[in-house]
Amino acid sequence: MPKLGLRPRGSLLSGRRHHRKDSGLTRSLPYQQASYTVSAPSLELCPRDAVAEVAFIGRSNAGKSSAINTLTGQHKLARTSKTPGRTQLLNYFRLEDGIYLVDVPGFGYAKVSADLQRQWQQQLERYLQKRKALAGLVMLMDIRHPFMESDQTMIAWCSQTRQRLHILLTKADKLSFGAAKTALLAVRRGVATHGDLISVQLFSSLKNQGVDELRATLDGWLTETGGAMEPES
Ligand SMILES: Nc1nc2c(ncn2[C@@H]2O[C@H](COP(=O)(O)OP(=O)(O)OP(=O)(O)O)[C@@H](O)[C@H]2O)c(=O)[nH]1
Ligand SMILES: [Mg+2]
Repeated sequence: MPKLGLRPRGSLLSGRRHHRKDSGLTRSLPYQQASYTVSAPSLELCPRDAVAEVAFIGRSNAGKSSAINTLTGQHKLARTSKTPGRTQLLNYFRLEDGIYLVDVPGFGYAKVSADLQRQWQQQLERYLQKRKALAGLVMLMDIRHPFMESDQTMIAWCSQTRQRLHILLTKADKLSFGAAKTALLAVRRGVATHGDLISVQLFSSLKNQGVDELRATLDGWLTETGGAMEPES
């Protein structure tokens, strides 16, 4: 599987994400009203009015599109697929003015040609490194296969650039309650050295598990500034 070549950049370390102040005041966003806005092939074509957005990332087939559908209660909003990794676009869903969820197609899927994969990774890296509106990342890992190489690359990059990361252990319905809990604790231990920067929860789109917890995290990230931020451009 190809590696994401993410490298921390000096400019990121002094970027806006470090100056965000958590006022402690958050509000609930209208997830059910999410609507598809645009599919951007590159950073330049992402919405310019974005004030805050959260990107859903993770390996192909981890359940990103399903999670967005579950979160919004709209089962056909983001496409889900049994033949993963085909669409290489940043898919934007608007929650309200300037606030978006972004479905980022999975990295590291072998059926896309090596050239296409390289091109897409470059676009993805540029987006992650330069997108000012990015308020945090939600990374999905299949609970049965956590910490694959590309997941570890993302965790290291988030740690180095101080980008917030919320991990969903997806397909929790595939394990018994006890086994899922054990897996959750193990993954939490695995990221404990990153402190508050990385959080972890169980999630199942099939069983609607973990939706309230996810909404609470996103409400915090996407509304904490009280509208004080400037749009992307
Ligand atoms: N059992 C179970 N299956 C799930 C769950 N979430 C997603 N799936 C299934 O996993 C497959 C992939 O889901 P997607 O949501 O399309 O995955 P994705 O991460 O968006 O994949 P890409 O778009 O290729 O990156 C589909 O067949 C889903 O039905 C879940 O919570 N439980
Ligand atoms: Mg998808």
